[in-house]
Amino acid sequence: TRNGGAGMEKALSNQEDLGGDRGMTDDIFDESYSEKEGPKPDRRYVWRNIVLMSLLHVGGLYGLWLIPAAKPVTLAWGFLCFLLSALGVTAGAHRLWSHRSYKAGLPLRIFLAIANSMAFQNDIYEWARDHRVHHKFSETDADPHNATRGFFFSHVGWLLVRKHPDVIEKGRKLDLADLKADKVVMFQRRFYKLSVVAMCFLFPTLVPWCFWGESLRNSFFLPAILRYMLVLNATWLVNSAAHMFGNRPYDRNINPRENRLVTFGALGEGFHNYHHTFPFDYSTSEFGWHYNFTTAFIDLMCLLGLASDRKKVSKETILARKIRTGDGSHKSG
Ligand code: ST9
Ligand code: ZN
Ligand code: ZN
Repeated sequence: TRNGGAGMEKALSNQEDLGGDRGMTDDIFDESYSEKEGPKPDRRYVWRNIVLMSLLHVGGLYGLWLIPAAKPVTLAWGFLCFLLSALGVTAGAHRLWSHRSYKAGLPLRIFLAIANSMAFQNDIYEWARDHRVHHKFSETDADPHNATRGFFFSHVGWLLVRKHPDVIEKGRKLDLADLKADKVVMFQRRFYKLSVVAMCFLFPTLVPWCFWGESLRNSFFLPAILRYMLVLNATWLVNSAAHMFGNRPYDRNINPRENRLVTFGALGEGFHNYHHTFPFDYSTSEFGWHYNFTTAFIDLMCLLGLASDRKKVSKETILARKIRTGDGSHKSG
């Protein structure tokens, strides 16, 4: 097996540490799955997505070119939109809804769902379902963005072709009861398209146009299109670059790595060797606020009484794990 027998032990220690008390464990790596023998199914292109993604990136590059012509306050607004939509993914779809690494009350969940629609990365339910199969069957046919298929596939290619049948087959067996029971998640799913039009495109465009007389062209191509393109690519780098480049201080037997550049762009989500080793840790890293805006945000929410029950792995458990399965790089850093 991939972990050389450490898998069972890993599963047990995860349960003991914290994995069990979230009411779900379907983000823990499943040793028992093995890919089907024989030739892989054909790649089936989805031309609609290829065309739309290309257009988005052409629009985003045009937005880059418009930067010098924009008012500084429009650029600041674009940055704020970046932060908001990124939090909808990191603090929302990822750490709260996919991994249940902390609890959030209704007002915060509503805020995160709105921010998540601004990020337009599929609705929370679909995102969390795909993300749980990514962890559970990481780097196999059942992983939606299987990084062993190369940088491009794990970055964006997986959104441009039909899924491998095993992704759907294994995904259908996941326990998603917690998501189905969350009214905010189900409401966002029901009104997803409308919420995306409003939050990802209209709202970012209308604010600079109405409030400080920015041109409609700059208002649309900077805070909406360029910002959307940047958040997408920052997110996708976690699947591509952070599965290929960096150290593996916690588990040298898995591909996900610690990638500082990715961490920086993705608000703290690039400590990916740590994250796949301890997926239930609310900080997605050994450290607190270090390069981790999302952790600071969740801590602030707890301080304000809007969130609670942050799951954190103990220093002793982390150290033991580093010694047992790490690549030794922690000693030098
Ligand atoms: C986007 C998502 O960009 C990005 C996610 C990134 C994840 C990153 C994770 C990294 C860690 C976190 C770090 C965060 C950092 C953030 C930093 C921020 C600065 N299980 O899907 P279909 C079913 S989206 C169970 O059509 P096809 C499905 O329900 C961008 N079932 O598959 C359906 O069933 P039914 C915008 C599943 O035909 C049927 O299968 N969006 C599963 O193969 C068919 O589903 C896009 O670009 C599952 N896992 O098409 C388009 N999956 O019929 C998005 C599917 O019964 N997607 N099913 O309803 C698509 O167009 C299509 O999904 C497709 C595949 C073409 C990709
Ligand atoms: Zn990953
Ligand atoms: Zn994750």
